[in-house]
Amino acid sequence: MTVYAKTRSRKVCLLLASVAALGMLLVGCDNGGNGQNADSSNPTMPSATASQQVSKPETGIVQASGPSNAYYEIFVRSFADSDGDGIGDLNGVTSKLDYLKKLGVDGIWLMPIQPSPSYHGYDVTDYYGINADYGTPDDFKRLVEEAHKRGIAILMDLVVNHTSVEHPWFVDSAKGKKSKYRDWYTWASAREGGASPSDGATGSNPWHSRGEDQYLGVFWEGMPDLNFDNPEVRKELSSQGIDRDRPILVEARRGRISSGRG
Ligand SMILES: [Ca+2]
Repeated sequence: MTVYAKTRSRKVCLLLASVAALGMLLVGCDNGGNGQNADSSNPTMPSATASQQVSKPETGIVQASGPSNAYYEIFVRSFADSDGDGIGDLNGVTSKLDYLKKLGVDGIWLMPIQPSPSYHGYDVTDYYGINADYGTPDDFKRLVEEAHKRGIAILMDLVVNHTSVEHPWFVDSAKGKKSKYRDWYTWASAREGGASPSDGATGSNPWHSRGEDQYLGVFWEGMPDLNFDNPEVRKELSSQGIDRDRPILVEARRGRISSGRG
């Protein structure tokens, strides 16, 4: 029973965290959109017409600038290959910005671009890095700069619900109960009957064995869920983008919250 209760608590926390993260991204959408802004307090930006205005939810996080902004989701690996190695990359995306502008795109949504052992990248091993298949941090910075020159916003698919099983946090966590990162994930002793049979994302067992213990990975054994009941986890993930020692996400966040078209 304890395990089930904790799982439900985690789901609520993860849902709230997801809503908060989406809200943060959408703030960036607003500023990077088509230049129309519902905030009449900014004299440099045109006010939206009555039909364009979108009421703010009580949280005040989401501020849509209009009903027709178009965002183009890009799986970088398959979109455009700039160097002929057969793998799409960030420079390839940059080379297509004029094409995207002609399509009338207001923003592009990049599927995960951080280092990951999988082809899809939804199991991240370093939130502050760039997948070497896709290019370098400088390539990413150039993409953001060139997109902004064209009035195109950049969104990053930042996967914070879980990490890769190869992420250093999880590798350390799995060493035992004395690990600094032990409580960054959810562990259940097999003796406590931690395995609940069908609570996974696909109706499968979300608990996976590691030694004598089990860890929670709702999607897959390769994606151990982060424990958002732990304040340290929330602090680490919510502080991304403002850590001056980690320029990648600083640039990404600047891209989302800068004044839209530049
Ligand atoms: Ca390539």
